[in-house]
Amino acid sequence: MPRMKGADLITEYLIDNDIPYVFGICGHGNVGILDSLYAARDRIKLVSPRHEQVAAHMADAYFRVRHKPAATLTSCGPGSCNIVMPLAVALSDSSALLAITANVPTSQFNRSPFQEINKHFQADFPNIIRPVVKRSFQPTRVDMLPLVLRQSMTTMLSGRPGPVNLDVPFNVFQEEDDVEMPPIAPPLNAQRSGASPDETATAVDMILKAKRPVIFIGHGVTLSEGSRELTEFARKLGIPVISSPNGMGCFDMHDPLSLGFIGRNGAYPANEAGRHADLVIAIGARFDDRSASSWMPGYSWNFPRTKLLHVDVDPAELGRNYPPDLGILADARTFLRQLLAEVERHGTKHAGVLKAWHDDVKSWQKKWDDFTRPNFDMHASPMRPERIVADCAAVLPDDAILACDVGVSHNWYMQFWKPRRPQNMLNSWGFSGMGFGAAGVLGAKLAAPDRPCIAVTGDGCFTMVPHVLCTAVEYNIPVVWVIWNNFGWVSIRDIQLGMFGGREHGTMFHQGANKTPYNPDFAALAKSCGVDALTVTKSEDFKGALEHAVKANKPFVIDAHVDAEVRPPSTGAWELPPTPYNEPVFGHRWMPGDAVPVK
Ligand SMILES: Cc1ncc(C[n+]2csc(CCOP(=O)(O)OP(=O)(O)O)c2C)c(N)n1
Ligand SMILES: [Mg+2]
Repeated sequence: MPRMKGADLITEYLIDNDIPYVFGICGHGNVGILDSLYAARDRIKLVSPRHEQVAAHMADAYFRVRHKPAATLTSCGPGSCNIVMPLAVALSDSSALLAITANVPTSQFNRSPFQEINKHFQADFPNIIRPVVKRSFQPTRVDMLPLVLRQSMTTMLSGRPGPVNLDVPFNVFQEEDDVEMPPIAPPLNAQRSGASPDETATAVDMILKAKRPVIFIGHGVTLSEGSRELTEFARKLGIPVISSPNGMGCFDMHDPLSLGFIGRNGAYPANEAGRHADLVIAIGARFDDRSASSWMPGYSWNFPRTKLLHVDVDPAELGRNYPPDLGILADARTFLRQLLAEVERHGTKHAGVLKAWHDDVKSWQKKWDDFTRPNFDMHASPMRPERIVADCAAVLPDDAILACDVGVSHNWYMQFWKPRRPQNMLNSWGFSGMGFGAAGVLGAKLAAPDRPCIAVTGDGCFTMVPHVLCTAVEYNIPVVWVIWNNFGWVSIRDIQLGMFGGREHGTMFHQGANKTPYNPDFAALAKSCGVDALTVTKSEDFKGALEHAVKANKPFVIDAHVDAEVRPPSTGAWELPPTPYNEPVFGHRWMPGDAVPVK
C-alpha cells in the first residue's frame, strides 16, 4: 500500500475519475490540498472564481452540459457557507458535483478554533450543508478516505444524481497513511433500473386505449440520455409532448408534436392538452407547482379524472403530488426502450387513431401562434421582450447553450425558446437561485468549449455576481452575457403590484428623492474588467450586437434595455395561498364535463 498524504489521495482520485476541474477558492483550511493540486496542475485544473457561489454554479452547469461531474473546493467556515445556495440549486435540479469543504484540525474540535461551527456539535459544517446535498461525509483520519471517496462519487452519480459533500479537517489533508487507491466509481447511468414485464404490458395497454394521451417529460429524460428513444416513441404513436424546462430539447421543440412548457408561464397548447388529456405519461418529471398551476385542477392538469402513468427513478417523486394510476420506479431511457419493444410486439397499427386529438392540438397551436406572433416582429425602445427571444433564435445556432437566469427573462424563454437538442438550455428550476445563469455559463463553456455559450440574465441577477467578468478574463472563457436590463427586480415587482393594490416597495432600482431609475453602466463596468461590451436600447440594434458578440469569441456583455411593462401572457395559474390568484390571460380553466370553457 502506498503511503500518501490525504490531500494527494483526494487529488489522485479526482483525476482517476476524470474530473478535469476543481472550482475553488482558497482559505487557510484548504491550503494543504491546494498544494497537491499545484503538483498535479497538468492533469487537473484549478479555476478560482471570486465567490464560492460562482464556483458551485460553474460545477453544476458543467455537469448539466457534460453529464460528468466537477468538484468545488472551499475553505472552512464562511467560504463553505457561501455554497449552500448553489448546492440547493443543484440538489433541486438533480445536478451532481463534489463539494469538498475544509474544516478545522481534529485535535482542535470543540475548542472553538477560528471558523469552527460548534454550538451543538464539533466541526458541525455537515449539519449546515446536510439539507442541500445527497450526503455529507466527514472523514476524520486519512485511512477513512478511500471508502469515503468511493462512496461520495458513487452516491453523487447513482440513481437521481445530486451534489455530495466531502468535509475534510485540515490535518486530514496534511497527514500521511498507508492507503489503497479506491476503485473508480461507475459513471452516470451505469446502473439502470427498468419496469417489470407486467408493468410494461399494463403501461402499453393504458397508452393504446387512450384517446387523448400526452407525454410530460422532465430532467429525468435529459439525465438518462433518452432523447432518441423518446422521439421514436412519441413519433411512432403520435403522442404530443409537454416538457418541463430541464427536459426541453429532449424532443425537438420545432416538431409539430412538441407543445412546449406547461403551467402559468407555459405555452397555451400545453395547458390545453394537459387539462383535456385522458392519459398523462409522465417520465422523469415531478409536477412541481410551477408546472402544475399549483395543483389546482383544470388549469394545467385534471387528475384524478385524467389517468396518470408516472415513471421516475426517485420513489419520493412517484405520487408526491398526484397518486398515479400506474407508478413505475425506473430509469427513463430503459423504460422508453421497454415501451418501444412492447409496442413493437403488439404490432398495433396506431396511425390515424388519434386524429381528433391531433386536430384539437393543431387548433390550440394555431390560436397561440396567431396571438403571440405579431409581437415577435415588433421594433421598440426600450425593447419588447419577445423581440429579444426572436433575435436570439435567429442568431444562435442549434448547438448554442443558453444559460438562463431567474426572473422575467426566464419566463419569456420558458414560453418561447425552442431548443432542438438536450442539454442546451440550462435552468435553475427547482430553487431559482439568482446568479445561476450568469455564473453557470462559465462552467457550461468549459464543458463545451466549441459551442457558443450565452447567459440571459436579469440586471438584478447579474449584480449579484458581477465578478464573473473577472473570472472570464482571468481564465479566458469567451461567453456572452445578455443583461436583461429593466431597472428592477421586475418579476417580484409584478407579483407585488398584482397582489397589493398596485403598491411598489423595494422592488425597483432607484436613486434620489424623485426615484430616478438607477443601474450601473453595465458596459462601462464590463470594460473596466477587460470585457468588451455594448449597450443596446433599440431593438433594431440587438440582433447585430448579438451576432458581433458571438463572433468576437471573447467575453462579451450586451446591456439590453428591456421594457419592464410588457408581461409574458399567463396561460395557466400560480397560487400563493392565501392571496387570490389570477386567471390566465390567454386560455381558461377547463374541467371535464364543462360544456363551455369556464372563464
Ligand atoms: C438569490 C435569490 N434571491 C432572491 C430571489 C427572489 N427573486 C426571484 S426573481 C427576483 C428578481 C430578479 O431580478 P432580475 O434579475 O432583475 O430579473 P427581472 O425579474 O427583473 O427580469 C428575485 C429577487 C431569488 N430567486 N434568488
Ligand atoms: Mg430586472
